[in-house]
Amino acid sequence: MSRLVIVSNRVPVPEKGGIVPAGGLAVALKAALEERGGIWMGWSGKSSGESEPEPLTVTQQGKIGYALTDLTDTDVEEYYHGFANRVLWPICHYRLDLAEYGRKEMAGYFRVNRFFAHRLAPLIQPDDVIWVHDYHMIPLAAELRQMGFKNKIGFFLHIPWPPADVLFTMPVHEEIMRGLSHYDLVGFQTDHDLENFAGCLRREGIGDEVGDGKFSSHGRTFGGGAYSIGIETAAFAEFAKRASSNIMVRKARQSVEGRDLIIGVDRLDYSKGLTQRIDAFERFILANPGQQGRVTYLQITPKSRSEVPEYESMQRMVAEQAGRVNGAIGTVDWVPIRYINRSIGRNVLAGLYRLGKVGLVTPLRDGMNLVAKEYVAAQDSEDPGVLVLSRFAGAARKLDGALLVNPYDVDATANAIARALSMPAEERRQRWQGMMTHLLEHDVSRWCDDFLADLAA
Ligand code: GDG
Repeated sequence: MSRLVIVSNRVPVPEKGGIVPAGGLAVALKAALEERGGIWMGWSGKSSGESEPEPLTVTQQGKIGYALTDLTDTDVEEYYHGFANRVLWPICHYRLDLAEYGRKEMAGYFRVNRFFAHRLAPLIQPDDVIWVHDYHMIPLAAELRQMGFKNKIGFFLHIPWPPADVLFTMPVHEEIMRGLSHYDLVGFQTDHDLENFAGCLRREGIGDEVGDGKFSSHGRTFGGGAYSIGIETAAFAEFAKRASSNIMVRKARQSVEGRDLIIGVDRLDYSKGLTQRIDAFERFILANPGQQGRVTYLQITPKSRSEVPEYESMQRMVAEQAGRVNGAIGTVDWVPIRYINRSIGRNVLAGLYRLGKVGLVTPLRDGMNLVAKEYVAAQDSEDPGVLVLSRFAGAARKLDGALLVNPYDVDATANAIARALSMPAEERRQRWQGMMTHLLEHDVSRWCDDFLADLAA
């Protein structure tokens, strides 16, 4: 079996004692690396100021080498905040209004990818299989090919791929499309993303599907497929069960005694539909006065990307909105929305999912959305809660036991909350069972194995 080289913007380096930072993706990729041996390379998250970053540091832990590099301040600003998060992220989430294209940032993005390729090159052996992750790294394969590398190189995009009319608003879309053609396999979260990609090739007249899961463009033939990412379903279910006895979870349970808990968990991001969701909750209470004082909506929203102006203003907006709704519909003995604006421990999170009668997952656009899957896995099989899920999350393609909503339709989401809270136990069990069976079969290890098997084929 070939050695595996994984490249991603950030690298979840295990802390002392070998504990991997939380998250199924990190666990699954680490397992794949442990099996085959290999390297995980990426940005350290640190800046070297304006001086050239020190040579790559490789920390060996068992069969895995973690190879990290710093970037300069300018690199971080142009590549990361500038192009990745202010152009590619909004465009891929259909937010043309938020994309701020600049030539300097675009040049920084390609420059840093070249830099990553040069730092990685000395570590690559001829038989290594290379797996590149996400939108930060699209041009990496082209850089490696230019340096003469013939290895199998795969790419997986964790976020959506937009339709041609959206993508083509980005001035360098041709370069980005060309970048993808240098991989041997390009993986998307869903068949929709894959169709959009094929549509982009055709509309630009630069390529097409050539059958058998293959595409041809820019003089190359390469594989393309949908590989929906999963979670460590069985382990997470067990984890959530045990988490019920966690002290914080017990306190939370006591504090909502006699009330139903609705739970939302999202990074603070405009793609997650938070303001529409809070509106929907308010609308639900106004339309169902009998529910006043009988439900608590807990929204856990760790800050993210605060350096990007849209995120900073969003942070203010969501906090103000939660405060306004509490002021408008709360009573002396009832705070309708509990809003937590920082990260909480994964075990507490798992226990809270299990407490939630309703999991509210209503992104405006999402590659997959692992919160939806974690919520389902965390439920008690005898008395499961109901998932209210946006049809615009990749997860909605397969989780058909959820109540699917259009998050732009605030009334419809409000109605779905009402329906979820009054759903009979038998229907809840039936819906949950179907989703859980799917999640057990399609867990994150299977996602990883499927992708790597197709890349090797
Ligand atoms: C991208 C794509 C795709 C959240 N708050 C806390 C916390 N979390 C954890 C969740 C979950 C993860 O963060 C979020 O994953 P999502 O999939 O929901 O969203 P993104 O971060 O946007 O991820 C997405 C994913 O990549 C994988 O391919 O599904 O579509 O956008 O695991 O549990 N964890 C802890 N405390 C928190 O407060 N411990």
